[in-house]
Amino acid sequence: MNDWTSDAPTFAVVGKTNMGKSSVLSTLLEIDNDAILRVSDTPGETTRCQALPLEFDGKEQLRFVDTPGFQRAQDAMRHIQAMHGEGSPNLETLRRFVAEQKDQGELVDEALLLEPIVEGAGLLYVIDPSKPIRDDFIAEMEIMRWTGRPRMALLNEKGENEERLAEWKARLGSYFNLVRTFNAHRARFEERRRLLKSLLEIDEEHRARIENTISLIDEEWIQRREESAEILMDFLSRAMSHRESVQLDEKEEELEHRKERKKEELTKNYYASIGKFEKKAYQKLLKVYRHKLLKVDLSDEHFTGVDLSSEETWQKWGLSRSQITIAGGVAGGVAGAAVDLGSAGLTHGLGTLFGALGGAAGAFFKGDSLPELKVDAGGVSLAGQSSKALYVGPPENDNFAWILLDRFLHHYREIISRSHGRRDEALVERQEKDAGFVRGLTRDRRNKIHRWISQQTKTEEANFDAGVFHEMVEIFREIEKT
Ligand SMILES: Nc1nc2c(ncn2[C@@H]2O[C@H](COP(=O)(O)OP(=O)(O)OP(=O)(O)O)[C@@H](O)[C@H]2O)c(=O)[nH]1
Ligand SMILES: [Mg+2]
Repeated sequence: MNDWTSDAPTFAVVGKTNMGKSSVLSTLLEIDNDAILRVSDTPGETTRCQALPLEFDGKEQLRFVDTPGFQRAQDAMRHIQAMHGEGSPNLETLRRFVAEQKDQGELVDEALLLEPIVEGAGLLYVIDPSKPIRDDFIAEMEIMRWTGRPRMALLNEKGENEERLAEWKARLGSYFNLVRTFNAHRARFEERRRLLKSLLEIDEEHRARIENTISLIDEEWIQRREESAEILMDFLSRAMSHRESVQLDEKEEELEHRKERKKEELTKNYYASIGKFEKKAYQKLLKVYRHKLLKVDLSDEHFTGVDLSSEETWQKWGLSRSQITIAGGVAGGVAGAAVDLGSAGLTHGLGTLFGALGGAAGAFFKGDSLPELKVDAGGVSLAGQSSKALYVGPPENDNFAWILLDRFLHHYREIISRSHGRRDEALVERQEKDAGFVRGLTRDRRNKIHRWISQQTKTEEANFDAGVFHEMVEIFREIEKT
């Protein structure tokens, strides 16, 4: 029985120690967990082979094997040549080499890394092309050629060195069936997909299975986008319909400054609640994209004072003043339109016009003041005595929802761009200096979304809108290309 290969097409990831083999696999298979797949700056970190299945619905579609790095390639090369005698060593010689060395030989790393290959695995040879080509690399490539297995070289460039890159490509070309670039720290979905597609070129025998795997990851990606759109809409809807309220006692009702104090308290609570909703939404998004290490930098309090009190936030994020005025006008017009059924074309009826004016005025941004919330005082009867409750939320400024949307899109991009192979500082930070995305949306899209947002402020039940959902999915798809 084989230890490393299975019914699934298997590919061993090999190369000199510290070239980024484990990182490449972490990124390809979206494993950001050192307990499962250890990535480290210390060479020789991986000391044994590890099978890593690519599974869908519990079925192993493809299998990758992480291997220890080459430590003494030149010694291994000479040893294998001596074992073989005349001519070029073949798979049979390598099999004998593995059997001889894997338990207590001096070339144990070389034996262990070759084991899955002699058992039938194809191989992905990882190289950092910013390193100079030395004899030990040539020995590694030579041994890889002796295996006769389907093999591809992957350039995982850690530094920058254009000159060497060309030299490496030329050299690798004579040992490998295919040479491709795959950067463990930068590769996103498209690059991961391209790598799987390249397997088709080296492994004709498993074409059907590899193609099937690609269509499964495609479907899965579409599903993730849709889940993200649901998370986003749920968040916006929740945020816009949210109100904080408190029962006013008689004094608070009568004394204006006490009422004002209550309002301030509620305002603080309101933003804290929005912060919690937002945090929850990002946590869900991280889960959808399988990030465990990555965290979103969002303290529950960050809404009070920090972000929203800065005029810069209101100016750079969300829609521009004129866009919000137009969108607000369109959304305002929806309410009025009911009175105005039948009139169409350029000449608006009276109902629509009033609606539009009200909406536009409400959407206008007022200077640099702290975000004011809408306030509502409602009558309630409590234990026979009638008293009033104070309700606050959402902000007067209609750009609020757009700022939330923009920030979500920004984080979406950060999250999908973060490769799982990275183990460094894992924080998606707020980038206030960056501009958002929503200003670039078509007017039609902005209006459609704004209309839905305005509806959310008026209802407590989240209401799903298939048209807006499709727009959101499409926006994600476009952002992924940026
Ligand atoms: N900047 C940069 N660093 C990388 C990249 N790929 C890997 N590294 C770093 O290189 C170091 C080694 O990465 P590993 O993936 O552990 O390398 P390995 O080939 O598995 O090493 P061994 O298991 O020890 O043979 C780690 O510190 C990685 O973070 C990359 O694309 N860019
Ligand atoms: Mg490793």
